[in-house]
Amino acid sequence: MKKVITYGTYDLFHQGHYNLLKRAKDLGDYLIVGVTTDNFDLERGKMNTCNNVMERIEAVKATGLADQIVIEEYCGQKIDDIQKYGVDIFAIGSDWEGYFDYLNEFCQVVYLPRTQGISSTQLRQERPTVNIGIIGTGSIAFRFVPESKNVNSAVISAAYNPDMGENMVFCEKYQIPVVANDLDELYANCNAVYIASPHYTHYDYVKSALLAGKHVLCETPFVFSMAQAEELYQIAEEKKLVLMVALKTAYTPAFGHLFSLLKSRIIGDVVEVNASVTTLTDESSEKLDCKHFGGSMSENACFPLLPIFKFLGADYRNINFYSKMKNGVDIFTKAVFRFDHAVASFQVGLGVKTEGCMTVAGTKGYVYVPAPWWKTDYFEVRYEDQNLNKKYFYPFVEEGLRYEIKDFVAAILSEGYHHQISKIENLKMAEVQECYINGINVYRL
Ligand code: C2G
Repeated sequence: MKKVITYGTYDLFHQGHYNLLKRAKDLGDYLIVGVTTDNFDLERGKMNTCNNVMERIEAVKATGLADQIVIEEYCGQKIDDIQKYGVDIFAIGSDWEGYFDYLNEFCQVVYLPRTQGISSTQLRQERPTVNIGIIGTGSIAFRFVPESKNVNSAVISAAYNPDMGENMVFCEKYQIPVVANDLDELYANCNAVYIASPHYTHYDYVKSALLAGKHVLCETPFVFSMAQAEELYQIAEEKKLVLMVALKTAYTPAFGHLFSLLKSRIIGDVVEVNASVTTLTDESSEKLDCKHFGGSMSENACFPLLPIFKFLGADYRNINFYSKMKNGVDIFTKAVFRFDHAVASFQVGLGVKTEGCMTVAGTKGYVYVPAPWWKTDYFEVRYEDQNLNKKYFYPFVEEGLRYEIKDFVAAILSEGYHHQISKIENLKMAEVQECYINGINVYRL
């Protein structure tokens, strides 16, 4: 029996895929088809698959051409599979001509003619897109636009900044078609808004955009009061709009996998979470200006609050803050939370430096995420018996904003999309900021 193997993503399954599988099948008696996992596609830079791995496996199965289907989940698996299954022929489309010649050492390599005029990328581009208008053209916006180019269905259609000169420079640099003179003009040229203005303007812009019927992705920190957060969510719910907070950590592959592993009790009961985010900042920076709501808490607390609330729930009993102040703002704050059956703490600092790692302590072991944990592609699960330790890598490509943009667009285009940061988590983050601003349990060092 002559065994043939081929691999693919098979996203938005189309005639080109079918033809390839048919041609591969005709090369032998038994066809094995390897379907890539979502994570493997992420690792090799395929960001935008529309179908998940199960849907793509079903599409291949429905052709009736595959005698066996395997999932492809790591680089180098092709060699393992060829040897494991005793494959005679590796077949793939001619767009890969030469790329897999190294497999000739293990079996015959055949490049089959690619079907012209159709591709998953082309089909993805024919799908609906989301026109995003940007409010605020500061540094994060300069990172957001290039990242959005990696998300098929996201188009940056307009930008607004009260400083028209800055806005023109920004739109010129990124060839953004509409340089909005005011918010009405911005809203007329988009159906979703990314708010990247200074955090003390977020509430007003989010409310304005929602009332204008626009989906909203708001930079962190979202808002500084529970009441404001509740009001904004209520407007979004009434108008059936997506309201998301752009806390990029929540959307990254490593953080998502870490959350799933902890929920599967890989370290038993989680008893303590500790995370630090310190970035020494020039004293003249607006981030340390009390007139602009500056300070370590307002700038960085949203990051450690995410894992604390994600891993322990948002229903903490109490919180105490210990702050070192300078020029009216906290240059360092340590916060300690009491939960029913756990504790948590974080350290944030713009004027004090410490190790930027995260640890999650459990009854069976612990997780260590090295600095900068908030944009990590790597973490370790460690046990008493170090032979059981495990290391996990998940890609974090470039600025990592593409993951949140992809989620934002998916939430807009698909019904009932699961939000990575829940409403209660966002409400509680606003509550913590409000407690701090109101000096509740705040002790100055
Ligand atoms: N294909 C084709 N004609 C098209 C489109 C795709 O013959 N118009 C072939 C590709 O050459 C490939 C298979 O269909 O052999 C699956 O294509 P994709 O789903 O795009 O998978 P790809 O990214 O090519 O991954 O490990 C995975 C392999 O590297 C293939």
